[in-house]
Amino acid sequence: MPQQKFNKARFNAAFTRQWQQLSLRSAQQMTPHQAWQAVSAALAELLDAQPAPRPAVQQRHVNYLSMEFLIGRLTGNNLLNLGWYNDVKAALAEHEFDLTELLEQEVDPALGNGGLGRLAACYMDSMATVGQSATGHGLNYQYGLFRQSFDDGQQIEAPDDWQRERYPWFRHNAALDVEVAMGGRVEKQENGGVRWLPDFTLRGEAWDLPVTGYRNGVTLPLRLWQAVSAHPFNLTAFNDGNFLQAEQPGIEAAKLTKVLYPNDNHQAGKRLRLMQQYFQCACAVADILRRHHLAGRSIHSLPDFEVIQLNDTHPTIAIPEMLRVLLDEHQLSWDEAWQITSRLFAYTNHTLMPEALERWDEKLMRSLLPRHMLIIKEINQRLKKQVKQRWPDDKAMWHKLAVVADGQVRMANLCVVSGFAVNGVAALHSSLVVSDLFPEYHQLWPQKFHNVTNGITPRRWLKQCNPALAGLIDETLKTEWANNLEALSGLEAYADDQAFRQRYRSIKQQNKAQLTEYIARHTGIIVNPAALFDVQIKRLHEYKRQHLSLLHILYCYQKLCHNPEDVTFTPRVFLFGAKAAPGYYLAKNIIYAINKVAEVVNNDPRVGDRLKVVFIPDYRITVAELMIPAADLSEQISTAGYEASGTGNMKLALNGALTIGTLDGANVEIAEQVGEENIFIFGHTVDEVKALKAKGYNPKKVRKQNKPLDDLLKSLDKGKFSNGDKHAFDLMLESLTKHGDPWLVLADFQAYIEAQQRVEALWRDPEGWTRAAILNTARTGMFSSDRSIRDYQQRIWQAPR
Ligand code: Z15
Repeated sequence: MPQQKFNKARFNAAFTRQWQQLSLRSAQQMTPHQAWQAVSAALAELLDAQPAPRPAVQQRHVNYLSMEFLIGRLTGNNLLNLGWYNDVKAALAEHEFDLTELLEQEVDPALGNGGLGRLAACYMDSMATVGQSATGHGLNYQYGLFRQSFDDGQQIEAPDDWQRERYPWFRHNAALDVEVAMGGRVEKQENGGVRWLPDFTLRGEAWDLPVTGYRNGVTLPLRLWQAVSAHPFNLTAFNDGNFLQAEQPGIEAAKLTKVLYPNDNHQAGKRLRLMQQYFQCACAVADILRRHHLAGRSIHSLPDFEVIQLNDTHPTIAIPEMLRVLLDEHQLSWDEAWQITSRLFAYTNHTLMPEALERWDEKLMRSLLPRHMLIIKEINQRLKKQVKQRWPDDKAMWHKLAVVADGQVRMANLCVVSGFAVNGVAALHSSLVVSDLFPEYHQLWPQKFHNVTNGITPRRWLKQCNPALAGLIDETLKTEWANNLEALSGLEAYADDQAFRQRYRSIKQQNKAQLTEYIARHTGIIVNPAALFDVQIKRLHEYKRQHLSLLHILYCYQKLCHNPEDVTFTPRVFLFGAKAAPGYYLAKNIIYAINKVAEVVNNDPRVGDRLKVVFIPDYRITVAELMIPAADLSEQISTAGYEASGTGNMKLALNGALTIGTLDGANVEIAEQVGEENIFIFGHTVDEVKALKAKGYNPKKVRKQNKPLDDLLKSLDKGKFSNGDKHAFDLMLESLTKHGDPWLVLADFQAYIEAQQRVEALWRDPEGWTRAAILNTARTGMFSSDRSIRDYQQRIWQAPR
C-alpha cells in the first residue's frame, strides 16, 4: 500500500475544529498542551481513513495478546512513520507553534513495566511495517507504571494519572463492546453439559490506538480493553434497599483496569490481577470470534485464519476461555474444540526464573472461574493418560508434567500442552527453555520448540531518538535503512575513514552534551560531557546486578582517594535509570545505596569532575530516548543464565555504545555479530555458574581472598556513605554475604574490574574506540524487530496445512 501524502487542507480543517471545540477565537489562544492535543487529534482523524491490511494468501491474522504495551509517546513517532514530520512542522509554524516543543507536552503512556512490554510495542511497529495483518490486545489502564522520585535517596512512588486529560489518539470503538462474566458456580445439566452461573458481568470497551507502519500506508489497531460496569447497578437489589450490594459489581468493574501491576519478572498471585487477565482474554477471544463470524467462516476453519500469540503466560487463560466458548456456546464436542484450540495458540517464554513463572492457586481460580477450572482439569486428565502411556509408572515424571499439581495451576505447562508452538527470546535462552525448563515436554513434542531472538524497532530507537546519527547514515549510505536495517553493514567500509570517524564522534559528543543539560536540569548535578558515559538502564533486579556496578564505582572512588593526583584515571559518569517494584525491598535498598554513594562521591572535592554518579529519576521510554544516543558504555552484566534476552543491550549497541557484559541472553548474539574485539565480555558462563553452585559457592571466601573487595564492602558496612548508619544497606550486604550471594556478584567482581580496565585502555585511544563504536552500529542490523517478526512469520505463524 502506498503511503498517503500529507493533505494540508484536511489537516488544517481538522486542527481548526479542535480549537473551535475549545470555544477559542484563534489557534494562538491554545496552551502548548492544548495545541499538542489538537495536532494529535487532527492526525488521528486523518488516520481513521487509513485501512488495516488484509492478510495475504495463506497468511493468518495475528492476535498479539499482552498485558503490557510500553509504547512511549505516540505523536512524534507517528509523524516519523508517516513521513509527515516536516509538513506538519511547517503547517504549525504558520500558526506560530513549534512542533518540537509541542511534542514535549505528551506524557508517556507507560502501560508496561520493562522489556516485555516494550517488546510488544516494538512488535506492533514492525508488524505494521512489514504489512502483517494483526491486532494487539491489551488493557487500557487508567494508571500506568508509577512515577518515581527520590527522597534522601529512597524511591518514592506516585500514581501515574496519565489520562487525567483526554488522550487524543484513542478511538472508542463502541461496536466492539463485549460482556464478560465472573465468579459464581457451575451446574451439571441433564444433557451432560455444564452451565456456568456467574456472579456478575462487566462490559469491555475497545479503545484503539493506531500503530502506523513505516511509510507504507498501514495502520494496525492496538486494542486496549477497558472495564466498565455492565449495568450501573442492580435494580432489584437497589429496590430491596440493599444499595451497597447493588453497587458491588460496579465497584469491581471500576477497579478492574484501574492500575498496572508494577512487578517485572515476579508473580504476586493477587485475585485482581487474575481478574484483569481473564477480562482481557475474554474480550480478545470474543473479538476474534466476532470477526471470524462476520467474515462468514465456519468455526472449524478458525486456525486457518487466526493465530493467537501469548506474550508470556499472562494471557494464558485465553486458552480455557476459547475452549469454553466452543464447548458451551457453540456446542462442539471436546475433540472438535480441542482440534481448533490446539492449532491456534503460540506461547513466548520470557524467563526461567521460578518466581516469575505463574502458578495460580486452584481455589482462587475456581472461585473466580469455576467453568475454566473444570476445563483445565479436563486438559490435565487427558494429558495424564498420554504421559502414563509414554512413561508408565513414573510418578515423578507425571508430577513434573502436570498442569495442575500441589493445589496450583501451572500456566506455562498449560501453554506448552495446549499450544502448537513455544519460543524463547534469544538463542541461549531458547536452548535453556528446552534443557532446563521443559526437557520432558521437549521429548514429547520436539517440533513445538523454537527460537525467535528479540528485536527493537529502528524507527524509534535510531531514527527518532538519534536524528543526528540517522542523518549521517542517510548521507553515507544513500539508501533507506530504517526498514532494512541489515543495510547498516554498508557502514563497515567507513570504520577506518578518518573524516567519518570524526563526524560519528562529534555526533556522540553532541548527544552527550544534550544529556548533560537534562541531568543538570533534573538533578542539579553537573557532569563532564567529555568523560566516559557508563550507562545501566533497566528495571532494578538482583539478577541484573546494578550492585556489581556499584562495587566498581566504589573501586574507582577508592583509587582516586588513594591517589588524587593520578593523571591516568579515566573520567567517568555512571548513569543509572531504573524503577524497583514497590514491594521489592532489596531492590529499593540497592537504589538507596547507589544514591547515597553518589552523594558522597559527587561532593568530594578531591574527585572534581573525574567521577560522578547520577541516578536519573523516573526512567521511562522518553528518558531512554535521551540516554541511549549519549551512552559510551552499555552495562549488560546479569548473572549468566538469567536475562532471557535483553533489548536495551541492542538499542545501545545500535547507537554506538560498546557493551560490557556477561555471556547471557542476546549478549551472546551481539558478541557474535560485532566481534570479540568490539565488546567486553567477562564473568562466569552459564555452565560455570551451574558448576560453581553445584560445588557449593561461598562468597565469604571470595571476599577474604580479595583485599580491595573486602575493603569496599567494609566501607559500606561502616556507614561511610550513610552518615554513620551501619545498617543502611543491610538488605543488600546480607544478600551478598550471609545469604550466600545467590547472583554471584562477588564471584564475578574481579573479572568485572579487569574488563573495566580493558574498557579504559581502549578509551585512551579515541580513534580505536570510535572505530569499535561504528562497527557496533554497522553490525547490529539483525536486531531489528522487523527481522524478529519475519522469523515469527516463517517459524510460527504460517497457516497450518
Ligand atoms: C519482563 O520484562 C521480562 C521477562 C518476564 O518474564 C517478565 Cl514477567 C517481564 C523480560 C526479560 O527479563 C528480558 O530479558 C527480555 O528481553 C524481555 O522480557 C523481552 O523478551
